[in-house]
Amino acid sequence: MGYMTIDGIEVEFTDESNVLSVIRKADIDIPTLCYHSELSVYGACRLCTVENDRGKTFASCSERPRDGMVIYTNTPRLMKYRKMILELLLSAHCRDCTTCIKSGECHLQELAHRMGVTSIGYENKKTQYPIDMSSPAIVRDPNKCILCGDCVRMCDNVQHVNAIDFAYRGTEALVTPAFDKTIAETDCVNCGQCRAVCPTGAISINTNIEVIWEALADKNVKVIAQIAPAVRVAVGDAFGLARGENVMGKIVNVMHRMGFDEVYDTAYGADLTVMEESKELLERLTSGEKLPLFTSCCPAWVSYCESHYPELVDHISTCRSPMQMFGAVMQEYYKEPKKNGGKQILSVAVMPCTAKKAEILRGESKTDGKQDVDYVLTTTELITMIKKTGIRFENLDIESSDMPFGIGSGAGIIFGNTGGVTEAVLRRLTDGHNRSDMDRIRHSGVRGEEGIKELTFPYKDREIRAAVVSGLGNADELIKRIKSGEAEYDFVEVMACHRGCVMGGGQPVQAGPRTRAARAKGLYDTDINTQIKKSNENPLTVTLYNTLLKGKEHKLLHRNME
Ligand code: HC1
Ligand code: SF4
Repeated sequence: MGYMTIDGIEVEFTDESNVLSVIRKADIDIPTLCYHSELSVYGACRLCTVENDRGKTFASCSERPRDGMVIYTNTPRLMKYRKMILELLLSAHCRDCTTCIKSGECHLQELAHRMGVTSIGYENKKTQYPIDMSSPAIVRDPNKCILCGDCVRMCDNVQHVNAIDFAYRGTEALVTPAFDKTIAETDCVNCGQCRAVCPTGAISINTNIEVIWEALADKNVKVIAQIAPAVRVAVGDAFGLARGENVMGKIVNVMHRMGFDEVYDTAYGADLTVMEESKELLERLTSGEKLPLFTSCCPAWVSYCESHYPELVDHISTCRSPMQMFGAVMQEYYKEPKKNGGKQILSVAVMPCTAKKAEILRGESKTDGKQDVDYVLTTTELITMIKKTGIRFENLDIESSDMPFGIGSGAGIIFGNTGGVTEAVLRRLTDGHNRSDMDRIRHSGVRGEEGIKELTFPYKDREIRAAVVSGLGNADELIKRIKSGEAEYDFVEVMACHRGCVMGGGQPVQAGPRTRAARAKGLYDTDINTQIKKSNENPLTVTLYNTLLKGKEHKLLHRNME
C-alpha cells in the first residue's frame, strides 16, 4: 500500500500491479489498445505513456506503483504523442470504417475520435491480405490488425490453443496461423475469445444475419428460436439498461415483432441435459468406468479435448448440449403437419457463443441425417438485428416465452454461469427441494468466478468429487493433474470461456469486472425468482419423457457418433 500523486491529486494504491490500474482507479480513462487486466502485459501500443515530475516518460502498464510517485497523464506532450501513435497506426490500417462490421464499437476508431485525429497524412502502402472466412465462427481480416497481440496472448496463454501467432518482421509483421494456413486448418476451437479482446475489426463474428432476415420475410417458412441462458443478461447492455438485467421478456417481444414465429427457452433444453447427464453420472459411478465424467455442453471444450487429449474423449458425456437436445426435440415436434402448418421449419439458436456455430455442423448434431439447428445467431448479431428495426428495445413491454417449450427451471437458467451445470446436477441428485437443500448445494464451493474450483458433495453412502473449470488453459492444467494422479474426480464441468457462457465469445464486448459480476448475478437472481428449482420438477420435462421422448431418448438426446 502507498500513495502516489496523479495530476495533482493524491491517490492510494493497494494491490494494483501497475501504474495504469491506479490511474484507472482514480477514474481517469487513459487510452490503451494492448492492455487487458487478464492478459500478460505486452507494452506495445505505448498509448498509456505518462510523464513523471522529472519529465521522464514511461508506459504506465508496465511500471509498478511506488509510494511517493508523482505523475501526469495529460500533458500537451503526451496528448501529441498519443495522437501521433494513432495516426501511425491508422496509416497502415484499412480505412473502410463506415462499412466495417466493428464500426461504432471499434476501439481504434473511438480513440482516434477522442484524440482528435481528423486526417492521416500517409498513404497505406501495406501489403493487402485476403480475408479468412474459413471458420464458421470467426472472420480474420489481417488488414485491420494493429499488432496489439491481444488475440495471440488470449489464444496461447489463456486458452492454450496456440492457433495464431506473430509472423514476419518489421512492416511485414502479421498475426496469422502457422505456415499461412487458414484458421479452419488449425486447432482453433472457435471459442471467439480472440474476438472478445480484439480492439478493431481484425477478428469478428462470422454472421448469419442476412439469411435470417430472408427467412423471416418468407411466408413459407416457420422460424423457431431458442434463447440461451446467458443471452438474457447481456442484450440490455446495448440499450442502456442496467448491466446484467434479465431482459428475456423484452427479447421475446422484440423477436415476435421481428417475425419469429415461436420463441423458446434453451433453459428447457438444459433441464433435459441435467436429467440425462445425472443418469449417466450415476451409471458411471456404479460401473466405475470412464471417470471422471466430463460435461459436453461446451463445444469449444469438446474440440479442445479431441485435439489435445484424444485419449479422454470417451470420458466426455454422450449427452448432446442443451441447444442440440432442444433442436432435436423441436424438429421432432414440428414434424407433424398440424404443428408445422405445411411450412418449412427453420431452427435458430440465439447463443452467447461463437463455437455453437461450429457445433451445429458436426455430424453428431444431426438426427436422421438432418441438422437439428439450422443457424446460430450470437447475442451480438441479435443486438445488430434489433438495432436495424429501430424498435426502442429499452421501452418494450415484456412477453413470456412460447409454449410448449417455454419453461426452464432455475437449474437450467444458471447453466450460463461457471458451476451452473454442476449445481444443477447436484440439485437433481438431492432428494429435498427446500431452501436449505438448495443453500447447501450453493455453498458447496460450486459458485464463484475462479478458474478451477473443487468440491465434494455427499450422495447416499458416498461422496461425489467434482471440479468446475472455466477457461481452456485452466482445463489443460486440471487434466495434467488428473493424468498424473495428483487429482481424482467423479465429475468435471468444463466451459471454455473464463466464468462460463456469460463471457462467451459472441457476447457484447468491453465487459469489465462490474459487467461480469452483474451478468452472473442476473442469472442467479433469476433462479431465486423461479419457483421450479430442479430440472426433474419442471412439469414440461416430465410430460415430454412420457410423450414425445418415449423410446427416443437416446436418439434425440444423445450424441449419435456412429
Ligand atoms: Fe451456454 Fe449451454 S449454458 S453452453 O454457456 O449448456 O452458449 O448461455 O446455451 O447448449 O443452456 C452457451 C449459455 C448454452 C448449451 C445451455
Ligand atoms: Fe484461438 Fe479461440 Fe480465437 Fe480460435 S477462436 S483463434 S481457439 S482464441
